[in-house]
Amino acid sequence: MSKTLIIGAAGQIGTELVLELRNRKGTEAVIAGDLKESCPEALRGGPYVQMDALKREEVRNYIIENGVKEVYLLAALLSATAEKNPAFAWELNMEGLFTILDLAKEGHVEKIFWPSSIAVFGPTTPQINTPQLTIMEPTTVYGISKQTGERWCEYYYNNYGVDVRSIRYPGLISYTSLPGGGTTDYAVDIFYQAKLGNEFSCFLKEDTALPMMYMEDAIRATIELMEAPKEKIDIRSSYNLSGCSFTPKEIAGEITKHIPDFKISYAPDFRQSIADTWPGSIDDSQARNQWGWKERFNLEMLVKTMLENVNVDLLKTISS
Ligand code: NAD
Ligand code: AKB
Repeated sequence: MSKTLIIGAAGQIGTELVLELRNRKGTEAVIAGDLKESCPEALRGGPYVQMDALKREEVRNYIIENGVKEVYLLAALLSATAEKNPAFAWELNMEGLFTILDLAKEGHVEKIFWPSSIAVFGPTTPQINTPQLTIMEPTTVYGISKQTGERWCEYYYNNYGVDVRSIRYPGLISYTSLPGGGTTDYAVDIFYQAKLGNEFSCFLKEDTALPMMYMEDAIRATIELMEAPKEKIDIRSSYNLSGCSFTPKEIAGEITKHIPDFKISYAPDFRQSIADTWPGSIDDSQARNQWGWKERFNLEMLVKTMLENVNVDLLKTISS
């Protein structure tokens, strides 16, 4: 049986991606791998391996010995956490990618998914409807690592025929697991505080528009891209992808329609200067035209779904 491995499976995206891939490919065919010693509750129904993406030989041996043919490499430090430890962020975000690209170059792995981010853009990028091909001068170590990763993915495709596919994810909104240290995390935290009946202190200014997407759309896009026939994939760096864009004030306004007493205040911190360099909205016409991408969730649906499903007990599990 050909196996799929998700590295960084216990995170915000990985948890939901593993569950959806297991639905489609069968539980035993999809292995969740993460640095975390114990498997998250949600993934206990199938194979789990503790794995450090930085241990090149161990990762190589595992993949070769277990017949893994498809790899989703999600392990990374996100934008805010990366700024606190730039040298380690660079190491983690780059080294694991080379390990997997080389395995594909040698013929052990047949297909790779590696996520990029809207963080590849910078202050000199046009901020409204940011095109696929444009000025890219990222100013964060996270953005620099994602831009460099994109260049290497394209290089391995052009020079060695490696089938690597990628999406520049916007900020992702979900309730199954908590986000891992990004600049867009406020748009998840806000739902927990709203449900707890607390005032939410937002670390971005009220009018900071950022591209966002509900997780179900992001998982569907990822699988649709991975399943698209090769000839439909013209872009081997990473695809722009758009869901919905909103500001903290707009998401708070939408929450107030469900929880009229909800209050938000603003206390911008270092993450404001990261957000200020990112686009407000994204032009994703290549993804739409080439492999048929279309989002399903707008802000109204995203807020309704999050408020119905966010479980505040998850906060206790994480802090205990
Ligand atoms: P996350 O922080 O929630 O999860 C990352 C997972 O990787 C964690 O479970 C962590 O334990 C694991 N990990 C860390 N170091 C590891 C190592 N050395 N070996 C193995 N596992 C390790 O991140 P996420 O939000 O799920 O993001 C996954 C990927 O998607 C990242 O590359 C991120 O840059 C990208 N991305 C995420 C978003 C978003 O909004 N979530 C947006 C754009 C791009
Ligand atoms: C972050 O804020 O770092 C991530 C991202 C958009 O890459 N959510």
